[in-house]
Amino acid sequence: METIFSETHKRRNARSELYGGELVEPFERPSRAEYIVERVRSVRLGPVNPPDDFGMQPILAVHDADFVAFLQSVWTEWQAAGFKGEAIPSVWPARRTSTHIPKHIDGLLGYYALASETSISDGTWDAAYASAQVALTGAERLRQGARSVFSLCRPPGHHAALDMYGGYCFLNNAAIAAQHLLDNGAERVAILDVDFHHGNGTQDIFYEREDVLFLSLHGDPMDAFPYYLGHADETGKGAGEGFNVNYPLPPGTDFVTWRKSLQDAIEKVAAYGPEVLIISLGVDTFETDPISFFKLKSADFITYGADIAALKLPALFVMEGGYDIAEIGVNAVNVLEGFENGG
Ligand code: OKP
Ligand code: ZN
Repeated sequence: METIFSETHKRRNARSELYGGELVEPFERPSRAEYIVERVRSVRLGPVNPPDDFGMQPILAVHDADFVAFLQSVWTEWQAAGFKGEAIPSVWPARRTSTHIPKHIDGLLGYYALASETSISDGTWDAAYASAQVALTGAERLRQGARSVFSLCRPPGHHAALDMYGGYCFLNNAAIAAQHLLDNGAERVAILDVDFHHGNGTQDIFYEREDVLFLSLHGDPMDAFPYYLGHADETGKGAGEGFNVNYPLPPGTDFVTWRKSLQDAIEKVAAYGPEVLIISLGVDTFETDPISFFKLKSADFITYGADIAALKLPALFVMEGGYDIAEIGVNAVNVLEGFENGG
């Protein structure tokens, strides 16, 4: 399996994450991607290649143009406002507020943020842009006939919505890849999100559409980030009714239980009959992940990679989360090897 990877991910290197009232080193840090690409190389998964550049158009096909312009200019504007630290929102349009969009960068930041843990600093946009190109290049490889591709995206994307960033995400890489495939001949794409966290951004982007089936297995939002989306009763709207499927799972969920939901999701994907399957691949379901509460073991990642292969669909794996960094390479590549040897 080919891996697409950009060194530009290193430009996303924030100093701080607001966590439990403290500023700590971000869980989502550059070494994550380095460990993964190292593992890809050591098991000889396949060639590792840089992305092509598809420009802004496929990004703007998914995200709000003013939001994207904000992402491009926020760091410069934040500094110009005289702030000394990284850009962290501290105020939000919560309930019963006006729809006017503020001018001051402090207000704009809260307007476009869905959470405050994701500090913005120099290079964030460059890395987010490169990460989207990594996903797009993977999608393009499938169009050229590849059976599977690994888009080693960093920063991740599945929390990024039409016009919101947060949860370590800025641009929704999986959604951008899906839209690119739809805009180039595909009629139906399924996105299976196996990251521990609900893919609220992907759900948001495709909620009223029938050309993308979105399925997500995740920690119950009653107990886990992103808290305000990801319940089982969110099934889509309008033309999209029935094309959004959530599997919220409780603290302590082990592989046997998790796999039952996966099997159900796989059956729904098969019934939908997409041309392509995109997997939002987060390995924060691992038993020792520092911010998550599922109990998957390293060998389970091989097993479920093979389960996904049984669908016999062209597959684009898009990297999302995973924060037990010592094991992130093994766990992510286990899914890919399970897929290649399975089915
Ligand atoms: C990104 B991905 C609140 C913690 C907020 C944000 C988690 C983002 C996960 N105490 N944590 O889905 O792996
Ligand atoms: Zn996650």
